[in-house]
Amino acid sequence: MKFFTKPGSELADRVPPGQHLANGFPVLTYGETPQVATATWELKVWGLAAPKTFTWADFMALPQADFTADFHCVTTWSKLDVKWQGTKVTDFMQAIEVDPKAAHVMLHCYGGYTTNLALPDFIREANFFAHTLAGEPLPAQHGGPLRLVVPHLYAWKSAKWINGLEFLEEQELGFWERNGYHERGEPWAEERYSSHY
Ligand SMILES: Nc1nc2c(c(=O)[nH]1)N[C@H]1C(S)=C(S)[C@@H](COP(=O)(O)O)O[C@H]1N2
Ligand SMILES: [Mo]
Repeated sequence: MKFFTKPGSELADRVPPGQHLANGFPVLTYGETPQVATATWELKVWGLAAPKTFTWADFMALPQADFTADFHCVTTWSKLDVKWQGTKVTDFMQAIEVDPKAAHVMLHCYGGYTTNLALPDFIREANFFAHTLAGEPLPAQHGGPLRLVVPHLYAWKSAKWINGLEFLEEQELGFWERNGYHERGEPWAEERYSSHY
């Protein structure tokens, strides 16, 4: 059984160096899968922003859109044209007030996972929060009820079970970034590992 396919030349411009196409959609989770009911789900905003808590109903009242995005895991698999539904980060940002001094954000997840982004990597037209995958409610193993998707960076930045956004003036490092992964993780530049090691 072949799990990975070498991309044909017609897809070469879609698949970053060192990546192979995955058949299916692998699950990549460090630790246990949190089981979070939408009835108790919350997304909190704090740090250099007006503190705010979104319930599931609050979040679902934000603008909704369809997305097709490529997904690149640093462990060398990629999946093209994943179909999602959810809310654009740029639309979400209209619903909160961020201090102009904020330059970074730490994403916090149920289960304790964290990952960091510079604001220009977070606030982008192509980035979104997803609650639906291929027309079905996002399965828990893929980050349901809600995850972030950041298509232009390695997928460890695409925080599953997201429940907090902490706006920061200075960069702080998230879980994998403290454990050897690159602070930014741009797949076309193969920013896999931190240069501090
Ligand atoms: N909360 C949380 N988010 C996470 C992870 C994790 O372990 N915990 N793994 C990351 C990694 S390394 C990848 S490749 C993608 C995998 O998403 P998937 O399991 O839906 O394929 O989620 C990212 N987001
Ligand atoms: Mo990953």
